[in-house]
Amino acid sequence: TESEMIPQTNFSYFSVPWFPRKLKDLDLICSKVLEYGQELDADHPGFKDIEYRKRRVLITENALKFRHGDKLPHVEYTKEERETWGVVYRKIMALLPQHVCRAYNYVLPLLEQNCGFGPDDVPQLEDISNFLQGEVLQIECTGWRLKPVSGLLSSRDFLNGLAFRVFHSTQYIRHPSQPLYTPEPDCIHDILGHCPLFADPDFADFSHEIGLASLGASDEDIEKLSTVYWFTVEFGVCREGTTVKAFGAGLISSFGELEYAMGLDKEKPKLLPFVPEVAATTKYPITTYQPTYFVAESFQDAKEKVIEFAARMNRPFSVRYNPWTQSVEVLDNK
Ligand code: TIH
Ligand code: FE2
Repeated sequence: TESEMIPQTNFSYFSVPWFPRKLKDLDLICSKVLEYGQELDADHPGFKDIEYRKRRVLITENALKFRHGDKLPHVEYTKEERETWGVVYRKIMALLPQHVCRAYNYVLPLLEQNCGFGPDDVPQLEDISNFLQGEVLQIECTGWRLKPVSGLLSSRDFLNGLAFRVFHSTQYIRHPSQPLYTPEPDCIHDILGHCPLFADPDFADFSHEIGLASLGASDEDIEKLSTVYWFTVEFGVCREGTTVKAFGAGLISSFGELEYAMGLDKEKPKLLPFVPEVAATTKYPITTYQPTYFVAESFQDAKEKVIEFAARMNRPFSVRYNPWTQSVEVLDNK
């Protein structure tokens, strides 16, 4: 693996995995994908569908060409794709008030009014990113931005993006034969599941902290951080008064799993309080519904817990994000 030497004042040099220092450095990671969005496993619902596969190749090619500063690629979605989006959108809208967290319910109408969210078409990444950047109607937002991705990134690269308030998003859509659940991220998952909460200041900061903790972290700590990410940003639930609501994108984009997680199916999941150390070492399946969910008290509380968790990590330096230059400074005093 790539590593670089970081000069140290006290004890000469130590070896640290390479990590991006500024926004533009993220261009160096976007072309390194583990699993290419164009290749499908034999058990993928779209495996035998030639047209579906051609479509994914076309969409991912544009993502590969993207460089920082470019306009995000525009995708003209087909009637069939828009219908798949619509099926999930309508179903989720019906479940929102009762089963999804307050912050999401607050943000969604703003996205409907300002960046093309609605049941009829898939919103464009460019419009969502501009909204998060605070460039739409001068509505103040969180400064997050989107970057198109051509397939699955390594955990390290994906988490490193979060340190610069960048979320890597797919643009191709799940196969129309299975709208209620897909084993891999697609644009319904990324746009409907992830994007709205990046407009919430506390959630935005929480995600940013996970990203900062990942810069130059050991492989072991990356594994732990991505598991914490999994049990919060992907599959987190949170307490609201006497009830539990979903905020994880994997729940919001999959009405099948959302209903199960909220205890509406015969089979019930286990709920545990969110403690980063516990979540970080819990095993989880990636192609079926989760047996266990962790309940956060609030985004703020989860953020403080993650900051403490990161401070106990085995990293011989700390980092500070500079919002003016959108770069990170490396501090050698722990
Ligand atoms: N299962 C989610 C869905 O159907 O929308 C997608 C994924 C979440 C996490 C990994 S894949
Ligand atoms: Fe996700």
